[in-house]
Amino acid sequence: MNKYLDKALEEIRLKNPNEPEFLQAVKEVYCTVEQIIDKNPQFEKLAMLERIAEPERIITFRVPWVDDNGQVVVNRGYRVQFNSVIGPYKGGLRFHPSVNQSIIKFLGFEQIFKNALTGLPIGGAKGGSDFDPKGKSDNEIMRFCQSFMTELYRHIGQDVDVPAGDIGVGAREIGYLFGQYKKIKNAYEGGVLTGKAICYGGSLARKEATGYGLIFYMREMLKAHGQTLNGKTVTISGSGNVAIYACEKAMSYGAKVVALSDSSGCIYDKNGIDLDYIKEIKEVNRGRVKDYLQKHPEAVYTERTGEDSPIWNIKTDIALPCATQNELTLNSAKKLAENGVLAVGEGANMPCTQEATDYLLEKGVLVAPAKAANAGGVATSAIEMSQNSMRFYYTFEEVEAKLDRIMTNIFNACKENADKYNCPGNYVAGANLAAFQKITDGMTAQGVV
Ligand code: NDP
Ligand code: 2IT
Repeated sequence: MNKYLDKALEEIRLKNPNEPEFLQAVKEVYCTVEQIIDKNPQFEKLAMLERIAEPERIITFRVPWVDDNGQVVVNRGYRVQFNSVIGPYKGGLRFHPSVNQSIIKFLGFEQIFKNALTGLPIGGAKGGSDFDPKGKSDNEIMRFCQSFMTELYRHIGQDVDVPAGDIGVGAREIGYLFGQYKKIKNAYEGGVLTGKAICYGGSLARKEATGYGLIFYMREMLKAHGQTLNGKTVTISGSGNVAIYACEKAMSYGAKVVALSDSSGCIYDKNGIDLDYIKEIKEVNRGRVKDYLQKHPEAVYTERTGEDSPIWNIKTDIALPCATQNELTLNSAKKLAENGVLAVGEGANMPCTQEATDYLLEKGVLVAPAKAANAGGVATSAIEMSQNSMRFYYTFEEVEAKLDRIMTNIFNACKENADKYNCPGNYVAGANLAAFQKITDGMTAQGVV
């Protein structure tokens, strides 16, 4: 291994001892860009690797709120402003009980490279809270969001840092956050948050963008290998925003989606998933995928018991992990490969463990890496920002066409870099190489800041 890379990784490991997800994300990127590091011996003197792995700023704060019984609850809020070389900090907010600094830092680190791949002027950030929105009333969600924004507002701005949604944060939460920001600032700064509802400055197709973008990327990747989505069997983990719209677009290309999941278990419908019903369960009732059996008793529901999701035991051509990090383990990768999987597309952030990715690539399975394949969401957020600046709207078709072009360009950049650096077909490396080159060029140009 390159000596500087080895030394930097060790230093980063020692500095961040309790952050396994963050270290996993850093290692994953750095170990695939060794050829660029070899070619740039000046990086050592510039401490390039150490600088990229150190957030420009980390903010943690108390979020006190009152539940419906009058009980005061205290959560912890985070915003990691990781890298502003390419544009204002940009990235989602995650509300989930598992949230901690390691998870927010891994997500923020990934976001730097993802945002660079979009070709749009956005830096990398992420935030969130260990707040659990499950089972909370709308009023509780509103009070929590207001308290969260009462601290966050002083750190963000449409040219500073622009948060959006992620797990547990959708249009409802963005609405409450925006309302509180506007009240505190006494100014209508539309571009301070993205993922807004259409009636007050949101972009058409932002809701669909991550899932649609994943399928556009998959379409291009399959095309490069003489394949199409038409007639393929697809399984998708999760049943949230990304999963639902990946399912919708995959179906529109003639694929048959047979399974979806949530953290409790998965449903398998050999006739193809009834997506309208899933939308009703998830988007309207905020229910569980198990509820699918009420209308489709012929479907099969499998409870999740251990670490591995049962969804990866189902035979499929294309597997799309769209739930959370490290949800697709080596065991699951072996099962998928055994069942003849052709491609895996990462809709979630870092859903495959490092061992799973290595195994899939070794077996010749096509892997669409998260930071490239799920970049459609943030890219459309940037399109939302530009519409807000222009005080103008694009039609759904206009936004979707731009998204399609962006995802096609991202795939082409992954392919060109995989070819250039002698790892044809390895789009995981291709994505990292393309993004790392851009970030290090920008950091070099802007000096030691
Ligand atoms: P949602 O909150 O809409 O949905 C999340 C889904 O994942 C739910 O089905 C949820 O199940 C499941 N899930 C969440 N955490 C876990 C867990 N620990 N174990 C098992 N299942 C889990 O979120 P999104 O669809 O927006 O996000 C999904 C993934 O996509 C995340 O990794 C996110 O970072 C990534 N992503 C999202 C983008 C966006 O624009 N929204 C953009 C790019 C990436 P349950 O209800 O049981 O918790
Ligand atoms: O992981 C991601 O890219 C997101 N959650 C979307 C971020 C955004 O700013 O739209």
